[in-house]
Amino acid sequence: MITKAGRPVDLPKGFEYRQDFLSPEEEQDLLTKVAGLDFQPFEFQGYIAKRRIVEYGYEYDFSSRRTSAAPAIPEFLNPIRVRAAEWAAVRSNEIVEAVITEYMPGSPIGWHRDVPQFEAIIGISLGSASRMRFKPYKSEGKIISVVLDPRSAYMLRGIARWNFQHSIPTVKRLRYSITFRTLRTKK
Ligand SMILES: O=C(O)CCC(=O)C(=O)O
Repeated sequence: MITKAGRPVDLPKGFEYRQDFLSPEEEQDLLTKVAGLDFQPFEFQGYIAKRRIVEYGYEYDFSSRRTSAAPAIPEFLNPIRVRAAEWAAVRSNEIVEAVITEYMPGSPIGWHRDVPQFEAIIGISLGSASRMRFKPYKSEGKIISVVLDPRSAYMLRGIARWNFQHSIPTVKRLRYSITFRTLRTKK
């Protein structure tokens, strides 16, 4: 993995990144559609985060720690759902959840590991660039940071998904992300 400054960084195994996952036209079209969605505040144990979300397929209740059915993944996300599925080498209907997150300037997402109900995570960035940071989940270790450009996508599986936590520091300009997740199947 090479950063924008051209320096190689040692990102956790299982993190993959694709620049230009979306064309500029696709990004514009998605930004128009996403801007009209009914974003809801993200609530975590009584705390209201600055970012807002819309959930499809499944929603996760952080109080009960359970997933429940949410509205179906909408048609306009289908082309990128299919593309994300091809990249992850799964069928598109194995992507069971889509979360669209709105980060107004000054919004972050704190350190977390995604809930264990899901397996692979594919995140697509719209609108502006941000950093994504990684640090080990249960041990000490340095923070590794990568730039997520608008129109890019990243995938988290394996070590990057399970042994690391990630965060996005406060964004400077409005950013949206579309996060697709597959269900975890216990082996
Ligand atoms: O905005 C992003 O790309 C990260 C989203 C994320 O980490 C999450 O929703 O759990």
